[in-house]
Amino acid sequence: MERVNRIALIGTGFVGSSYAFALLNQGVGDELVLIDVNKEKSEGDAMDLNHGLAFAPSYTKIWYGDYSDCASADLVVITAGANQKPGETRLDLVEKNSAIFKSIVDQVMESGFDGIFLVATNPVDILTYMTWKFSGLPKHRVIGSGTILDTARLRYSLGEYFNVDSRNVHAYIMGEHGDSELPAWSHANIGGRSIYDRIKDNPEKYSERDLAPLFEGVRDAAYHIIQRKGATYYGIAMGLVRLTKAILHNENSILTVSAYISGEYGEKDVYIGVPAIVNRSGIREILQIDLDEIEEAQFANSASVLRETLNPVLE
Ligand code: 6V0
Repeated sequence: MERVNRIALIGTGFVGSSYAFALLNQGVGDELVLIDVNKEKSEGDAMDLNHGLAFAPSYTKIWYGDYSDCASADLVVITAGANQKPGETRLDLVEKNSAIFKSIVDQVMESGFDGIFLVATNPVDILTYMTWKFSGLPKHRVIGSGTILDTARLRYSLGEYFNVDSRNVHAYIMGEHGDSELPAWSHANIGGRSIYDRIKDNPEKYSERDLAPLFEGVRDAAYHIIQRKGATYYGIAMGLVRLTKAILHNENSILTVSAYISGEYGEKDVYIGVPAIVNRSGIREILQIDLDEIEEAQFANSASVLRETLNPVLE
């Protein structure tokens, strides 16, 4: 019998319901169970999504359920919890959301769940660490969405700047998914040509001076979107589907995720955004790229920001 892929989604707010919609549109997953404290919302979402099945590329069984449905899930995706209000940083959410996570992860584990956790709730690096601690699962089976969205935003912005399809732009944002993140410019390239060389190819049009404001736009994108429409959800939802595919289809794809670091990049005991090879086992391997001195210092700073936030929560 063919393997049935079950995804359990906890939290069907803006991010969760957009993820469910994107999953259905891309035909990823055979079963999708929606769980939320607000049962009416997840029930309504299940009804609404099922009414799109006639137009979907493939069949997905969708229902609203409870934690017992996580027992045979391959993947539990958590998008539950408070989001940023205008002016709030991601790290401001830590107390509220770690209490919510204790209750969620305990209930998932009580069901007998033995799959992979994918966390998107902010502050995502901290809450992924908490999920790993609360669940007791091996570290490679607890993954945070990390800087997957920031990396996509950077590729989009560089694509616009150089007028090239963002899928041919290769560049990573690493570190905290938040204010201390960094662009790994030393590795950024357009179809294999480093962006520094691409700038030199056409100095009348391009300048290295444009890179700093371009990165600031990426780093601060969530603030700008939240100011305009209250929340951000489509980009992260599509990023989560990309990760879901990499996991369930055993793709061995390289994506920037929040992974547990034990020695890589000179850091340890922290979940932080790094490029990693992702497959059916979760995080197969953290890819170690050679950062330049500035990037190394920025990464170390980002890791210490995360550790300082994490320590009081762990006490
Ligand atoms: P939302 O629209 O308020 O949805 C949150 C949902 O969680 C609601 O439906 C709640 O009912 C539900 N919920 C709350 N407590 C519980 C609980 N104990 N058990 C089950 N469900 C619960 O928020 P939104 O969807 O906008 O954001 C969700 C999270 O995603 C926030 O922490 C955001 O900051 C975060 N984002 C993460 C991004 C990333 O790149 N990782 C990007 C955007 C948002």
